[in-house]
Amino acid sequence: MSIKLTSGDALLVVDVQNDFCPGGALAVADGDAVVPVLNDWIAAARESGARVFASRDWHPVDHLSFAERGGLWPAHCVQDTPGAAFHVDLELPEDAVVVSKADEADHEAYSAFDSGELTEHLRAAGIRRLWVGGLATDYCVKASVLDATQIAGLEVHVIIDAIRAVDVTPGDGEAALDAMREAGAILEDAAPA
Ligand code: VGL
Ligand code: ZN
Repeated sequence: MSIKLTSGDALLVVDVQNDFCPGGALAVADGDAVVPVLNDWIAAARESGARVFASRDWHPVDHLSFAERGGLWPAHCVQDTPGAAFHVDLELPEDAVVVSKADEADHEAYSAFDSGELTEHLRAAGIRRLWVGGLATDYCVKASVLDATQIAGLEVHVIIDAIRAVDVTPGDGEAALDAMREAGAILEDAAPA
């Protein structure tokens, strides 16, 4: 089966940044495998008039999530560094809206909806269905999908070929899939038409 997108659809590409890909500071196994899959969805979105949004983890150098400050993670996605750039093969359209998150030193945010900006954009554009892929399944994808399911009237689909997990503890990725499904998201294995 294949999916036909319309102007009531939007694609959310979550944190497809160098630091989450192999060789990056917080590499997700096989993280770059999401890129060609998302490029197909981006192409389908462009052809159908669907909107494309891309979130990015955008930390100041002294972010509280970093190990130096007692946080969980090695320093990653520091603003304006190569590690924070989108993967070079990701074909974001010129008019894609980029949403930065966790850009203040003392605030952590895994969800692309944290600032409220993305919700406003989706409302303004009359979006009814949201298609989500990116990195990482068990952190920013999960948090973003859970927030999206709270938006009235929005149907949320997770593109399962287009996500990869950090799996700090084995099974975290699978548990995230369960949590997203339980929240009402649809785990989608079809490709765009
Ligand atoms: C993320 C860990 C730390 C993510 C961001 O984008 O999933 N994970 N910061
Ligand atoms: Zn982060």
